[in-house]
Amino acid sequence: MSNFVDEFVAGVEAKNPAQPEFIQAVREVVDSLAIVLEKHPEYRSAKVLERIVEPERVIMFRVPWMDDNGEVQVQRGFRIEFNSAIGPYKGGLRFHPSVNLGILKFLAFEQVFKNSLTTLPMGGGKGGSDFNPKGKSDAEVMRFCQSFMTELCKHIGPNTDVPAGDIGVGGREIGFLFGQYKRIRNEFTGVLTGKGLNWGGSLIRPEATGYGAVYFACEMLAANSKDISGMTCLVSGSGNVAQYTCEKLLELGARPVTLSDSGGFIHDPEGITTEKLEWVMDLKNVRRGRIKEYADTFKSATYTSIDPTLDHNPLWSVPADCAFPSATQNEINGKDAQNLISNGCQLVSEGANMPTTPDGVDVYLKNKILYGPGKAANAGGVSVSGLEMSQNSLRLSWTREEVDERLKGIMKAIHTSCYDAANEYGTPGNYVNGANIAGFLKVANAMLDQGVV
Ligand code: NDP
Ligand code: 2IT
Repeated sequence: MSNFVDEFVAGVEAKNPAQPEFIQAVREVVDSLAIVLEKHPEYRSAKVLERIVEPERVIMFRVPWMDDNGEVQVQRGFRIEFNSAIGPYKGGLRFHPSVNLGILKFLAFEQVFKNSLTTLPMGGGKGGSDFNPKGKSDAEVMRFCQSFMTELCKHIGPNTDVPAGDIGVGGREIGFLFGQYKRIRNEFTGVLTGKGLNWGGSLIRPEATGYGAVYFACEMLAANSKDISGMTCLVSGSGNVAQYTCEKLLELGARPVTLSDSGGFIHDPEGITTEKLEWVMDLKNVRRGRIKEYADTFKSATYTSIDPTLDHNPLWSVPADCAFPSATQNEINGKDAQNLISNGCQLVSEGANMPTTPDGVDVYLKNKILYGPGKAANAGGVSVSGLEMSQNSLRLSWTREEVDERLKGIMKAIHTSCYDAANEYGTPGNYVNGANIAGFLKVANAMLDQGVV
């Protein structure tokens, strides 16, 4: 079977050259599925795997806009509509200079399995642009978003494809994008999620990914008769996911001690308290400053800048019980994973998408720590997006408590299906296999039902 995996992945690689992140994501899933395909030849004869790695549609477009100096800028825009077997395409938009076709294909591919796990009827998609919102004025961001949506609006709709936020796309960007969609299409619909509360948004959507990653960690601990309260936690990133991960950790009596951005990380051994977190939210969401300022303001903290010559990131050597990587892909390599474990870490719950390299994942699995992969642990965000779509269709809004209860229930259900699938296929405790297998089966069965499409 490992021969089959190698040959299959080599074929995907030949067809998709220079897309290392996409190949990485495909290899991990196919590795987990080898045992399923052996048991179920019907998936092989219907070429489900060959079809599931091929996006249904890739849209790539020019996004011209004018900066504040009157100069014309040109960005590239994308939307990857990967799989719609179980519902309309659903997934975020990323605005970051590193964005390219391969990165968005890895994210859209992961989204297919993640959305399947949520229990809600959502297919998988992802999009974005190499636009860098850092240092841009609100007016520049608005002009870019309007130009981006002028093309994107031809391809999306509340029953077709429903984008949301991701890195570099938060409430401000969703507002500009929604305004332009409404203006061009002349319809007020739930075409985007993460909307403002008084124009169709859902309570708890901003909090959902971070809260969900902590709920998933609590489920893994509970399955081992443990509790998160009192645990010291490492968090990376300092954006949407990192902030609400910290908020939920504090609420549950745990102690977050780190945050980072692309410049470096802060370590506050006294703990990032509620007051300090409020300061971070103002720094990042209002003033749009750098995390370094934390250590200038709070004397209990130290700041370490990123050293590109190092083969590891010292953030992951800080002694702690749990880690919540919440910045970006491949931020933890094999050495970092070893450092985490050598310094006492017993749980990793991934808020980010694919933050651990394959070497790092091997280290977690060999050491049998509790490891919740991103497509399970960070599914809370898209789950509440799904709940936002439901509320939009019903034309009503649920309370904060109601949405939070549903989110908790969904994270519990995701944990159970991953746990059970890992057991059923002979790898108990392996949430990587559990998530890939449980996510795959629902989509694969829908594809079988729907014929060769
Ligand atoms: P934000 O843009 O709000 O924050 C991103 C954070 O990560 C910032 O602190 C940013 O630092 C840091 N970061 C981004 N790129 C890099 C990089 N290349 N190297 C180091 N640091 C980096 O994004 P989110 O919090 O929304 O997203 C974080 C992660 O969570 C992503 O992997 C995303 O795909 C994933 N995710 C997000 C969901 C959501 O609902 N928003 C749902 C599920 C997963 P800087 O400001 O310096 O760039
Ligand atoms: O990676 C993700 O799941 C997201 N960025 C959220 C997607 C969504 O549609 O809410």
